[in-house]
Amino acid sequence: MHQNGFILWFTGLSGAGKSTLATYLAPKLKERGCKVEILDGDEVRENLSKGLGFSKEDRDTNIRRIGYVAYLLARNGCVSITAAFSPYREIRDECRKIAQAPFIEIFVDAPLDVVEARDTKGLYKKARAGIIKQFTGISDPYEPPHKAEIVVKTGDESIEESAGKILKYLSAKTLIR
Ligand code: ADX
Repeated sequence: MHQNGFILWFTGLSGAGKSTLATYLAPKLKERGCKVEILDGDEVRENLSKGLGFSKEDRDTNIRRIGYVAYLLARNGCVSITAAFSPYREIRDECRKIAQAPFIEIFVDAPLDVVEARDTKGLYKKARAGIIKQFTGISDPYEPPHKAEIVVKTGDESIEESAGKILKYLSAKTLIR
């Protein structure tokens, strides 16, 4: 089946639910006949961006790489789902510009106190203790989108609700059936 690619660009703090939502959505999109690839921050940093750190420069390089691969995949009819912090607005906008495919920015909006209380990976504790430096949201900036296509409030919504919002948006835009 012919299908046009698009990009679902998740952005948000650690523990907000970017990867969880990406993983939850992928099979739902496949059921609808989409080809899907997930570009997850942690995984990209093990491969494509191995050796990069967390300075602004390295983060920008990492995000530009993700944006470029997302563009290549979308160009080939694939749904690219990205799940990296992507903390800088300007670089996200740059990825949007090169996409040449529908670029749906999804702000995974969970308050810092909520994600910090969850601390699923124990990273916030380490960041507060100064063991991890330049940690996004604690000792490094996070710039929330001004005009994300979709905002999901994972502090209040269930994963089904957040995913439902996204699927509804995609149907309304006739990107999926
Ligand atoms: S981004 O800023 O370049 O978009 P990315 O999503 O790829 O970040 O990587 C974030 C992951 O790197 C986190 O899930 C965490 O496991 C790890 N990490 C290690 N050090 C840091 C740090 N200082 N800030 C943010 N994430 C870090």
